[in-house]
Amino acid sequence: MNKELLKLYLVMGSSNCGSGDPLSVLESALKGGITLFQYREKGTGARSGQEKIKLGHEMMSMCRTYGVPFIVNDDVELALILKADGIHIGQDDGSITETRKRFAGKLLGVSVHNVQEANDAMKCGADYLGVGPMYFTNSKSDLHEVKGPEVIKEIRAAGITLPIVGIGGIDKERAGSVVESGADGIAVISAISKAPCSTAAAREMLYEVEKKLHVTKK
Ligand code: 3NM
Repeated sequence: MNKELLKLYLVMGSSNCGSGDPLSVLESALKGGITLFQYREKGTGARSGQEKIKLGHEMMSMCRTYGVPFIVNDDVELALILKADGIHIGQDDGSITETRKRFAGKLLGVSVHNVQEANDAMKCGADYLGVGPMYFTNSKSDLHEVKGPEVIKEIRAAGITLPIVGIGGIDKERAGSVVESGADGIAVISAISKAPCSTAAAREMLYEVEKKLHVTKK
């Protein structure tokens, strides 16, 4: 995959937008320059069934308008129904190899927490790795131990060159340290979805990422 797509990856569902309308938050973030979007409809009040599909359709067509690929979190059936651009799975979401087969030609992202999982995901055909949590966050309930950007350094030191995005508790101030550790970009929920202005938040974070990518000459 083109690793440029990972520079600023917004992960979001309706429960991450507070009282805001998820489509408006998404459009605001797209205007600010997010490079990839993941529909992650989880948590209290999350939509299901037809409502989840409907919001997915609306979000996907908005992403298309801005030329940003649309990825679905975990839900293989939803990704197939929507004809999404890809799927992102965790360690407990079934076989990576099987998912790779079902999404041939589409993007496949896998959440990993250490070198071993990164190696396995690479061998099974992942296009990119989501490494987390970089920092503590309230946005995910079953959070793993926080190891910080150091774990990305370990994955790079092990010779894994797959595109990597860091995730978990990342904001404008922390973006640089994640990229410096060897990531190609950052994935965020709250730093954009809960910002007073998602356009400004996205623009500022993209600036921080690009500044570091330029320095590290990736
Ligand atoms: N995955 P925020 S942390 C969806 O560690 C997700 O794999 C994580 O939200 C992981 O940017 C996380 O608000 C939540 O901290 C990220």
